[in-house]
Parts: sequence; C-alpha cells; structure tokens
Amino acid sequence: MKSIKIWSLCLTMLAASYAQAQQKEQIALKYGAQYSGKRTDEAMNKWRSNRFGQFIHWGLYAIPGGVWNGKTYNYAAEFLKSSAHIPTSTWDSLMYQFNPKKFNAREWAKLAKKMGVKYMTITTKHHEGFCLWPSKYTDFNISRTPYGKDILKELVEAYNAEGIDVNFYYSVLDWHHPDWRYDIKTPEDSIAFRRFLDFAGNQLQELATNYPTVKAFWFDGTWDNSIKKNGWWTYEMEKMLKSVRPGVIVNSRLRADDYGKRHFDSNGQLMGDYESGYERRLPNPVKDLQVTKWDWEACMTIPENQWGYHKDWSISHIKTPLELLEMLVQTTSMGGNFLLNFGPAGDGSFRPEEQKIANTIGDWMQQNGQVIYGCDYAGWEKQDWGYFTKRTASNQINMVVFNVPVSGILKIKAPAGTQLKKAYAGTKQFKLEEVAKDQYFIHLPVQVYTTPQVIVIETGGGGKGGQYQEAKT
Ligand code: FHN
Repeated sequence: MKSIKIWSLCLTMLAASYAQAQQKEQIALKYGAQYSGKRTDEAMNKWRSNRFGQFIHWGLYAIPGGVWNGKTYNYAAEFLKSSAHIPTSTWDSLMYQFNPKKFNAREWAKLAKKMGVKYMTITTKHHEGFCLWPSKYTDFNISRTPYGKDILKELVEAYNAEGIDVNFYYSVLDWHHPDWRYDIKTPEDSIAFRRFLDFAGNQLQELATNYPTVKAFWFDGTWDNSIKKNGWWTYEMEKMLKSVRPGVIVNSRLRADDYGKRHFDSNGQLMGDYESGYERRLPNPVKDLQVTKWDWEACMTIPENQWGYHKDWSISHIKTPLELLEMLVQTTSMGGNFLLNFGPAGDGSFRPEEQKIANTIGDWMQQNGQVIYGCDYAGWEKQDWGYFTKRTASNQINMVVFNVPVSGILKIKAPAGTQLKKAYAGTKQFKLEEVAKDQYFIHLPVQVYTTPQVIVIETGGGGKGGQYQEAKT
C-alpha cells in the first residue's frame, strides 16, 4: 500500500513539473494575442448568436467575369487580373465601366432577409484595390465611376433596415497601390511599405469612423512576408479599430505576431476575435473539435472556387441548396458561424442559382431557424442521422435529421445521467424508447423525406439510476 502512495506522489509531481515546463515555454510577445478565451460581451454574443451570414464579393472583377479578350480563365474570377496577366493601368480602367444598372441595395437586403442571414460581409476593397466607398485616400474608388454614389453606404443602410448586421471585408493586399510590397528586402522596400501601412491604416480608420454601424472587420490578403514582418501593425490595427468602434469584432486573418506567426501566436493563442481560416471547408469534427475553445467562422463558395462573379459556372460542381444547408447545420453543431458567398454580376444582379439557393434555404430557415440562431455545440455524441445543436439560452437540444436510416430508428446517446423528458416536432410527440443506459431510440415513420427533419428534445432532472447493468468485461 505504501509503495502505491509513493508512486502516486511521484506521478503527481511529474505531472506538475511537466505542466510547469509547458508554462515556462510561454514566449514573451509584444504583438501576440490581446486576450485569451472567448469574448463574452454583448457584441460578440450577438455575432455568435447570428450563426448565418452572407458573404458578398463585388468589385471591378465582376465586369469581365473571368473572361478576357474572348478567353475564359477558369481560376477564381476575382484573380483575373493576375490569371490573364493584365497590366494594372488596363485593369484600373475598368473603373470607368462600373455602372451596375440592376443594382438595388434594398432588393439585395430583402433576398438576404428571405435567406435567413443575420449578417452580411461585403468586400469594401478586394486585392484589386478598388474601393466601394468614396475613400479620400485614393482616387481608385466608387466616386470616380459612372455610378458615382457610395455603394457601401447604400448597402449598410439597406441591410441594417432589414435588421441584418453589416461587416466589412478589407484586403490588405493591394495590387493597385504603388507602395505595396510582397516582401521587405531593401531599405527602399521598408520606406515604401511603411507608407502603404499608413495608407491602409487611414482607410481602416475612415471605414470605422464613417460607417458607425459596422459590426466586424474581415481581413484578408495578409499572407505575404511583408505583413508577417510587420506584426506590430496588425496588433495596432486591432487596437485602433476597437478604440474607434468599441465592440467591433476582428477576424484572425489580420494578425501576425512578433515572429510572423499568423492566426495563432507563437504561444498557440488565437489572435483576433475568431478563427477565420476555414475557407471552402469545415473543421474536421474529430481532429478540430477543440474549436469549441474559440469562436470561428467557415466561409463557403457555391462553385468550387469562385468568390467574384464568373460568367461560366459550368466548370465546377455547383453546391445544391441542401448541401449548403447541411454545411450550415453542421457548422452550428460544432459551435461555428457559416458565411455563404454570393458574387453579383457587374450589372448588380444575382444569378438564378444564387436566388434559388437563397429562397430554398430561406424556406427551411423560416420554419427551423430556432435550431441555428442562438445555438451552439451540444456536446452529445454525434450520430449518423445528422446533427445535434443546443439552444444556449434554454439548453434545449435539437436534432436535425439529414439521413433517415432504413430502420427509421434515430439513435440517441445522451450524456451520462441526462433525463430525456420529451421529444417533439411542433405538435407531434415522439416516443422516447429507452434501450440501454442513457441510450434511446426515436422511431421515425419510414417515408421519403425531402428536407431535414427537426426534433426537439427536452431534458431535465437526473436520469433513471440502476435499471441497466454495466457490462463486466
Ligand atoms: O484571395 C482571396 C479570395 O479572392 C477570397 O476573397 C477568399 C475569401 O476567403 N480569400 C482569399 C483566398 O484565401
């Protein structure tokens, strides 16, 4: 007995020294994460509760739509300048063609409302450097186009009027600006890039000041060495934006630390307010499920890889409404936000496929949005029939069924000791057949289902003790 006590003391001391060693490995950073854990203020709680957002990529690239001099370039349409090796002066002259006759901000906002999104993220400026707002820091902006009016202001007002929050996408990478550098290799590079960082900082302050209802900044184009070598600037931008617009939210893509580490600093701490590295993919439910430790958002295209408008969508798989709806539900079930991208044409219209997706998802969300909005990771064992979500306010458990087994049996393995009180869908009650300790069956009628089925589980009190004998192996 004495030797066991000695052993357990040794193990305890070993564990403590290992943890201390881990702690010791923390690297001192000036430009690392500004805090740890999830933000729990009202603004972040609202962002989290929103769950479903519309991404909009719109700029000069929407005019050629992936086609240049009669040739179709299959790569992402917003990269056409690069794909077709178009000189900056030629590309920039597209500004004088930008006059979206079919653009109607209110109609865009109503379609978004119908789809059921609670926020919209708009490309204020993409890599091409063209600004959708009348920036005083560059002439390469909407005021110099035949359209002339402040499109960003129109969109913010129209979406806010529908109760939809608006977030700003901002590409730090700027192909138009002469002081942009991909890397800093000479003193001249340093001087020029510092001018560029001052320009970008002024634009960001302009956006945060002139559009006071903006809720978040979605940074992009920060993967080059020039930014990695200027982590201090990314740290200062996060501070500045949160000072100019208290409560504003900043994604992880902005940030680089003292050593050029991005998204997560050299101590593994998330920088910014949510991880936004999930692009055209969702986290791996098993490998990544620690995502519940921080907020995150997955952004998704409808084609395989087109963010801006491309004239030819026949070149890749186009995701169906049900595919995208399952991604939204799966994302919510893992405690994340889902940002679905739309790429309006140069005339301001959405394609029929995008409108069908918005309306189909919207029809389902109108009936079942309560399993998405204000919901989170439930912590119940994933089952093949679909996904659990949990309403944060009430702890109500939702089952969203995508795959009905041929048996019609929906298996539930509840957390140990959880008492399931009832299961229902609207007015329809379902029998909860207890088949083993903390295990239940719900029997669905075997029929063809054309949309995901939602069943609500109410829990409460302690589970039945002792009825089931634990296996003795
Ligand atoms: O290059 C951009 C791309 O055009 C698009 O904006 C996506 C959206 O997440 N971000 C970059 C690619 O990772």
